[in-house]
Amino acid sequence: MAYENSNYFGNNNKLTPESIMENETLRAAMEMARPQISVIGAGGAGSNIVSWIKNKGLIGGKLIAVNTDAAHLGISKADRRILIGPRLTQGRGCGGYPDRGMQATHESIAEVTKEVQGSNIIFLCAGLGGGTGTGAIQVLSDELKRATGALIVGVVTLPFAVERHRYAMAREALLNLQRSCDTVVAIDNNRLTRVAGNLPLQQALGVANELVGQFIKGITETITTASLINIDFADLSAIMEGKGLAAIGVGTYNGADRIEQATRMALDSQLLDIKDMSKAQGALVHVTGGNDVTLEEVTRAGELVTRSLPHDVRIVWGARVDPDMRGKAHVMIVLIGVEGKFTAPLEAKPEPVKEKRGKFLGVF
Ligand SMILES: Nc1nc2c(ncn2[C@@H]2O[C@H](COP(=O)(O)OP(=O)(O)OP(=O)(O)O)[C@@H](O)[C@H]2O)c(=O)[nH]1
Ligand SMILES: [Mg+2]
Repeated sequence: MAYENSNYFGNNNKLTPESIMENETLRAAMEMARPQISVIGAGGAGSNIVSWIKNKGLIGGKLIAVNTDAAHLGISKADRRILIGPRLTQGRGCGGYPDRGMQATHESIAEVTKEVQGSNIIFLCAGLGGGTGTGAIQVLSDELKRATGALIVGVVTLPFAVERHRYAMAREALLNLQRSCDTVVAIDNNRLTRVAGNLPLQQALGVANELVGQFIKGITETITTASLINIDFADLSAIMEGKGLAAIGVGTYNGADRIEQATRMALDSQLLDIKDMSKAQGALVHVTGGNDVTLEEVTRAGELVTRSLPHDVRIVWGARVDPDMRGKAHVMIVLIGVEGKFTAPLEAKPEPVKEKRGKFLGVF
């Protein structure tokens, strides 16, 4: 019999019934402890973000696209694509009206809920300012919280200044999301120049997709896979649960002092106009570096962030190695529980403008 000479305690790497049992139990426990993560992209921008993540590959998360626009859904690379509100819109989009996006989501809520059953974290992403994404994300944050109890993290972009007529709808949606999401990370498209320089609109949208995509991929994989410094689900929940608005800053640097430089850039390039950085309730810091990155470098960056924020701010850390990043470092800093200037009251509320479908499509 294969096990007859085995040591009772199952050490020395010999397979014993006990060690097999222990491994199985541990594997089952690890499986059970691993949080289930779903990412839903709503509307044109949301679907494009999910496609960006799919192209890069995502370990340990499910990618779902929801849209009222059947043609755009057809080109999405999501694992699961759901046409929402087919009776209401016949697959033709919402024409810039968030009310229609809300109704469409209510029509198909059972189907979406079924897809995310058992999730512990749900990321919801959309470009605010259109009809589908803006409407859908507000309904989804409420309904999916109720149905799953998951941590709901919204990740949204705010319209460019040239899209002025979209501002009022985006502002109203952001106010609602601050209440219905545990945390909503907002990226103001007008601040993208801080990380990407002056780009034509179409390319700037691609940069926004990449930023949101990197954020979701980075956090998900630092939770689901063994990393240099893991972020665990309990830490993420503690820092994000019921916190409202969050701003994000990113920095990439190639060369000596890369992590320190990238950290400084991330602190200086917040992509949302916030009232007071020192009022943040928490910070999430995520570092990606090549195989050559050391724990000591990461720790130094940690000290830099700690020094820059008030000392009672809770900081959660994660670091991952990406072999393609040799010599480089990418740092993301999320300031959680901040007050944004975008949601300040408007003087007059402009009417939504009906737009041609597909105007902003095709960043790929
Ligand atoms: N990040 C990103 N933002 C985009 C993209 N396309 C549009 N946007 C932004 O997102 C806002 C909403 O646009 P869409 O996502 O196309 O709108 P929608 O949700 O599909 O709404 P309807 O088409 O009106 O039903 C726009 O005002 C832009 O600011 C994109 O590919 N990526
Ligand atoms: Mg659309």
